[in-house]
Amino acid sequence: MKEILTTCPYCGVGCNFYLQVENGEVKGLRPSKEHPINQGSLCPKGATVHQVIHHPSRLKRPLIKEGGSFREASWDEAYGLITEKFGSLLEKYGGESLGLLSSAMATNEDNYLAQKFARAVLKTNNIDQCARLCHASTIAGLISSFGSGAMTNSIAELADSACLLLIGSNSSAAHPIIANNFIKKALQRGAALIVADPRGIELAKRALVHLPLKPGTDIALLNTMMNYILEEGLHDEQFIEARTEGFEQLREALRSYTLERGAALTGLPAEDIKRAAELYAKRKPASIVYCMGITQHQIGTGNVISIANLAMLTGNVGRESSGVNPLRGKNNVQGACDMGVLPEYLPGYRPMGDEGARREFESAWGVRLPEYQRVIWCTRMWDEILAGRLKGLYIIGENIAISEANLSKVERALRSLEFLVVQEVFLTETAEFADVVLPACTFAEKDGTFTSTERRVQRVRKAIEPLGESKPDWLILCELAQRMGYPMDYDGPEEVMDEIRRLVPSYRGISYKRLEEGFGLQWPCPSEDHPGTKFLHKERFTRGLGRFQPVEHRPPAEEPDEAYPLILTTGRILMQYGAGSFTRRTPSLERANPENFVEINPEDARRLKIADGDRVRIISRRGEIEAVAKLADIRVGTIWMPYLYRESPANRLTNDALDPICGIPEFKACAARIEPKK
Ligand SMILES: Nc1nc2c(c(=O)[nH]1)N[C@H]1C(S)=C(S)[C@@H](COP(=O)(O)OP(=O)(O)OC[C@H]3O[C@@H](n4cnc5c(=O)[nH]c(N)nc54)[C@H](O)[C@@H]3O)O[C@H]1N2
Ligand SMILES: Nc1nc2c(c(=O)[nH]1)N[C@H]1C(S)=C(S)[C@@H](COP(=O)(O)OP(=O)(O)OC[C@H]3O[C@@H](n4cnc5c(=O)[nH]c(N)nc54)[C@H](O)[C@@H]3O)O[C@H]1N2
Ligand code: SF4
Ligand SMILES: [Mo]
Repeated sequence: MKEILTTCPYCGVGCNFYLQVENGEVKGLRPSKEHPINQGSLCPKGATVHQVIHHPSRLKRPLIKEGGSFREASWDEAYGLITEKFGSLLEKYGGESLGLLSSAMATNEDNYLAQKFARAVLKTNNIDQCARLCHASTIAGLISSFGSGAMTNSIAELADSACLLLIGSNSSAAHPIIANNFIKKALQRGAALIVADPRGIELAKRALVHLPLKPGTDIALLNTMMNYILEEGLHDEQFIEARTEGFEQLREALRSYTLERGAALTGLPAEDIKRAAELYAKRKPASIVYCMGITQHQIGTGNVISIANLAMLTGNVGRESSGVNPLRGKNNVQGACDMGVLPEYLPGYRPMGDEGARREFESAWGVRLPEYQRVIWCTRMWDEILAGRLKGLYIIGENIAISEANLSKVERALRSLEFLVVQEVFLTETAEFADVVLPACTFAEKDGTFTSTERRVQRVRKAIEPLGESKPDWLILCELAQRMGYPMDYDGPEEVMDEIRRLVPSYRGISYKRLEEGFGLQWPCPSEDHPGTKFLHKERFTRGLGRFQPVEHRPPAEEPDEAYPLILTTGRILMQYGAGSFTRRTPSLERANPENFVEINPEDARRLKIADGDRVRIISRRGEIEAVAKLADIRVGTIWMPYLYRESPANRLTNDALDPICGIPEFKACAARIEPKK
């Protein structure tokens, strides 16, 4: 039996394990004991991921749709058809008529080539990925406050924080190894935990203060905490003076956020807001950990900026065990952003509109880059398709027919595309809409790197040969590019990484050779002798001075009314992942949570004559689904459900109102009602 060390393909924690291979098959896995983050442990998803690699429903040959159903085809025929269709759309309507979505589950090397393929071959800047649904507001917000959109500190530093503010992050379900190995260790060492979440999540039960706020009122909460901190003189004057700008405007804007007003807006007791503010300002160093409860709102960017304001006000950034820590969702969503799979940025966050950056990439790639005019986020693509402007789409490893907001619109758009290519491991709900399906292989069948939430670039190592005729994404992209007349040819992922290193300064020192030496390197790592960076903004912020920016509370796009009196908010559960393509095929995980449910407060349930376990209908202005009612510790007037179940997809209900700054949809608040099923 061979053991191959690699990185977990699920969440951004970046745990490492050994895949155990016998006769070309993955038979099991074993967690790495030496890895600094997982230290011998894995969550139930990572521990079972080997079970899905050889699943009988893996895509093994290209598929072409004919007369409404798929038939198998050769790679040559599939490439030929794609070349012809994309080629003719390009010729007739130009690159603006095409788009590409890439996969945050794929490697950095795959993602780098995906955006290069889009920009150089399809001649389009319509390129995006699931970060748009996830941390787009973090990138926009933290770049404007600090100059960098990444997690400021490292996972292990959380264990030494004196205070943890966990806001809109259900870490024990979504980042379990961070919760178990580091947040719980901080609690054992006496840290104060504050949890701001409308639900009584597991960690709320261990918090000194739980703030079950009304969804969408985080700015009101944070502004009120800051105003109280200022009134009590608990702010860090020295830090503000030396390291920041814009303080006076912030102070002015905060004045109206009295404890009484904050309590009224958030629905929280004033006393609890005060206690949270005092703990956060006094117990140093204090870390903020946040996630989708903050980002997935029409005011997501404003939420993120408020968090940055609070951290700077108290001097809790640029030092060990403090900071602003957005936990990245997928295994490689940090990397997909670093690689420039965003319409706003080239690799390394070089602005697409910056002439110098454009020239550099044009000369490296030997092409003219598409003009930078209109930014079409993936969340806008559906309207663009329905308006007839976007005609061809290439989707690599995203299951948008489950994961985008307001699914009925997305489905209409997918049906009206002239040509859709989906490159996938399984025939997903999205792949069903495709004209051509290309079989990609999993992480176990390829080499590359993933970048975890703490900016740790780690190796993914090939353990077995690709199953059937499936191929790694990077190779498919290279072969297709060649076929379409652009020279994109590499010996393998290491050569792709060498090109990345030449073009992205923060990756410059990260060679495959060095990655053999330990468990990855944390960017920025500007040279071969640089040890990597544990925390950011130490002596100066990436942008120079930290920038305070006042933000005002604004209610969600949809507020409860008579017809839809409840607020629906959505999210994830420990045992399932993404839109479920891997975890629903893993028997032990599927057994744990086989069907969809909706959490409801017992008081609301009594009023609506709903009992625990009843089947109910959940209805919004956009659609209706069924699920099982589960009486739970959740704010009165709020209901919550997971979004991954294809037979009961919460995104039939969600609102596709977007944050105008970054294009993230309001997954975390829409108006709904719930009725017993007759
Ligand atoms: N098991 C599992 N783990 C995962 C994933 C998965 O699918 N399954 N997906 C990965 C991905 S892609 C991501 S992005 C991360 C996401 O990880 P998280 O963001 O931690 O997960 P969510 O469940 O989306 O939302 C977190 C919490 O936000 C709360 N919330 C809802 N509305 C509000 C609000 O208005 N304000 C505040 N303060 N809180 C609110 C919810 O009650 C929920 O407990 O998880 C990653 N890890
Ligand atoms: N209502 C609601 N909706 C949400 C959210 C929410 O909180 N509420 N959260 C949003 C967030 S944060 C996210 S990140 C999205 C996630 O939404 P998606 O990105 O659509 O979800 P996944 O199921 O993770 O999709 C990844 C796909 O990649 C495939 N895959 C895996 N490895 C590879 C590979 O190496 N190559 C290729 N080509 N394919 C591969 C898998 O089979 C899978 O189908 O959902 C969003 N939708
Ligand atoms: S915590 Fe995340 S990275 Fe670690 S085993 Fe679980 S899913 Fe994988
Ligand atoms: Mo995500």
